[in-house]
Amino acid sequence: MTSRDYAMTGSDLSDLISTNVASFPLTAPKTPEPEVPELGGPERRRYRTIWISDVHLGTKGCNAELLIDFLDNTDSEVMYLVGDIIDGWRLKKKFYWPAAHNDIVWRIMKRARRGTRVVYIPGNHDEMFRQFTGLNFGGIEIRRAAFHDTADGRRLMVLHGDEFDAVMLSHRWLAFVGDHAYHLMMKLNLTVNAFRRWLGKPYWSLSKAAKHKVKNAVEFIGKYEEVVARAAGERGVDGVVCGHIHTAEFRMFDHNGKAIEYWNDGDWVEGCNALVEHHDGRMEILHWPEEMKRRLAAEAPATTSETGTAREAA
Ligand SMILES: [Mn+2]
Repeated sequence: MTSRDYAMTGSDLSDLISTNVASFPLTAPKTPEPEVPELGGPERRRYRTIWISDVHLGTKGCNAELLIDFLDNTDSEVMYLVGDIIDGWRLKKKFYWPAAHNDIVWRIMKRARRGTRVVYIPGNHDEMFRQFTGLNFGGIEIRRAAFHDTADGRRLMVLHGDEFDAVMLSHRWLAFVGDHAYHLMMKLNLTVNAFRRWLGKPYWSLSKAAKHKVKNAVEFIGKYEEVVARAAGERGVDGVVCGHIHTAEFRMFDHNGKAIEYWNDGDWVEGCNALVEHHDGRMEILHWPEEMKRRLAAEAPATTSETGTAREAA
């Protein structure tokens, strides 16, 4: 009967929700305002488009402080969340959800309310949201992939990038080793940076430095970029934007005589990168620790001169 079918569907659904969705306070944060007050106003850097991915909310590795700074200092007409925004895998194993992670969700929802078109393309760590493809939550569109047309008329395919893991089968041992070594590295990265902070030194990415020294990882990344660019070429688009491998990069590939752009927007665990499109269609990878350092340095002389003036006046 229909009622029985309904009951079965209902229980399946509640199972699904209790295991996947209800385990983190996404839709109903306890406080209507973020713990860290939102900064920024007319001085926000405005872009046509922003892409971020691999935030890994729900893990200690997520650089929430830097991401909050990024969100408070930028704005765009469109924002793509290119997957692994929330780390559902880790959350299932161990619940970790500090106030700063709520603050990030709050800021993204606020952005959507302010009029930014927010497109969320779940990745492999937040694949539980893929079942909501086509739906809209508080102005956030959930998509499996997207096509983005730049201001100067290039068409880019936007996807997380784990779709190519199967193709990368011969390199899978590296991805597996990577997952364990990666979490170890993430922990080490925290320790190293806590120490660096104590010494008054700026944020430094340990695994970013290590990754570029490991030959196999470099080969893996190179191969991955090639595979993704080829898929874009076969689709007939001008380029691709993805995340997944936590390595921000721009490369040009040739596909049957046609140039294909490969863009990776990096991550917010190590590199803290975002990909942006300016209003003329020009694209740029931002390394936020450097951008932040530059901004703070630009603010510093003003403070010094004010102090100087105050001292002179006194
Ligand atoms: Mn991923």
